[in-house]
Amino acid sequence: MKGDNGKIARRGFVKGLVGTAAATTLAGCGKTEPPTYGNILRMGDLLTYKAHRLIVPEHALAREYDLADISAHPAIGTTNPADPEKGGRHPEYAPEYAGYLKEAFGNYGLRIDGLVERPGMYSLANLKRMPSRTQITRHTCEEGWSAIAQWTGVPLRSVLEAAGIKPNARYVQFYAFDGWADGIDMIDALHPQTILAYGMNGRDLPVPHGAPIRLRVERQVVYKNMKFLRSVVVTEEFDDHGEWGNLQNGWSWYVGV
Ligand SMILES: Nc1nc2c(c(=O)[nH]1)N[C@H]1C(S)=C(S)[C@@H](COP(=O)(O)O)O[C@H]1N2
Ligand SMILES: [Mo]
Repeated sequence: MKGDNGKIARRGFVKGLVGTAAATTLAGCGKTEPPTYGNILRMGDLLTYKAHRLIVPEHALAREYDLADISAHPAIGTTNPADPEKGGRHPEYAPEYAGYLKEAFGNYGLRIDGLVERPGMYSLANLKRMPSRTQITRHTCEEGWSAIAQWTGVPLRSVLEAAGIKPNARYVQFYAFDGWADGIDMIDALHPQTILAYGMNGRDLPVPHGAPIRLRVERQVVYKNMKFLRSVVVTEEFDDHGEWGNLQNGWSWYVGV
């Protein structure tokens, strides 16, 4: 897998540079902003985050395209979490995913947890009954390719509001069936184009593209668009997700596009 090889290569590179600075600064870190780990490469994360937040108004919309602009769209990274050959980094979730796959996701529910009044499983049928948003957007991969597709889903904001966002909420973390874990801040979480997508180009989201639900967060680089969502957790603290996160692979937490 192209994406995975790239990650491993960058991981070695970054690990070499971080050294002991990371160990000493981690303990004292306030955890309410993306940390730098005392690492010059990681400082870019905080700078990019702050700069992008300054120049891009909170509710500015990413560009949307026309049906005629829709292009071919390769499936990258994990293409089936139930199949170890197709990228599952979290084999203990493979049987669970296989169980949903067998029922064409009729038995699937998205777990919503953390700082919400009503945690629990939100069934796909219920999520589909909520008001939806459809957007045609460009998917920009860190590997240098891009593609345009139409995405349909429920705004994350509506789902979080239905679950009842507690006042101290600052981040939303996402966990996937293949082991991916990542997070976004509340500004991106409440943005109108941030959707839990269950449709692509007018059909159900295909398995290789992240069925039954993937995140679309349109103002960041595409690896934030997590496929195969298993759960969503609202937190007050920043979380780099350790070995399951992308940060330790040398990927920045915040990359505005
Ligand atoms: N769970 C999960 N989400 C993921 C990935 C992955 O491997 N697993 N790959 C990321 C990367 S690097 C890209 S470019 C896009 C690929 O989405 P696509 O397969 O629909 O093109 O998903 C992102 N989200
Ligand atoms: Mo990517």
